Amino acid sequence: MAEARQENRRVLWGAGTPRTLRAHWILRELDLVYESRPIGPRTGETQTPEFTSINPSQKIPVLQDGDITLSESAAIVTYVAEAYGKERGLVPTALKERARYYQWCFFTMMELDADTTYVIRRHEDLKHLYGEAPNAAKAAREIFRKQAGVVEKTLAAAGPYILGGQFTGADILLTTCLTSAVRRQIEIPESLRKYVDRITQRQAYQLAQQANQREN
Ligand SMILES: N[C@@H](CCC(=O)N[C@@H](CS)C(=O)NCC(=O)O)C(=O)O
Repeated sequence: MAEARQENRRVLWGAGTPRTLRAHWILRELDLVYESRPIGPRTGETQTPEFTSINPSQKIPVLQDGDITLSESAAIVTYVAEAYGKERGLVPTALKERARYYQWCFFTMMELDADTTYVIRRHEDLKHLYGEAPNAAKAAREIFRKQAGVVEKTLAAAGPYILGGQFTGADILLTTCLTSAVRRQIEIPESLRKYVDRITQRQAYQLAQQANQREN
């Protein structure tokens, strides 16, 4: 952290997960120069004294941007979009539009990430670490499907992006949750597959995918 502050550098910690992808993606959307420290989860790299002093919760991603150090992927996406992407509309400036932006960010992070996809990941793929919990994983799949249905209706009523005509940081969060769901064999409606296919064609997404590789 001291390093980033002293030299006013931008440093992104973390790679290899959908959450770290979000941070790489927003930086690439805005063509921002940054230094990548591609540390990974469950490698011990988030437990070092250096990283713990940067993020006591020992989680990635973390962005150091001059004198600010931020964790939480949704906060990083929103901060970068507001700080450097106002003219691109990546976070709406009008209060009520911004309120809808927050609504979709929080909805996505809770309903499609923490409450569902992450429960499934923890108790299926990572059951050796977190324990087997088939009922919890089954319920999480059902909840995901139900909440994905809400997204489907919203996009059908006023797409092509979750806030309507404008691509925003909320689409970054949503897309990464939907791609994670597909990877976990959670069925998503055809229209959401098309949404993902369209958005993942963005050059910034492709560049972020490369940057998010652990071997980089
Ligand atoms: N809510 C946080 C979750 C961050 C998180 O859980 N990150 C995981 C990787 S996806 C992690 O760093 N785990 C620490 C470790 O396993 O060492 C966010 O969206 O940024």
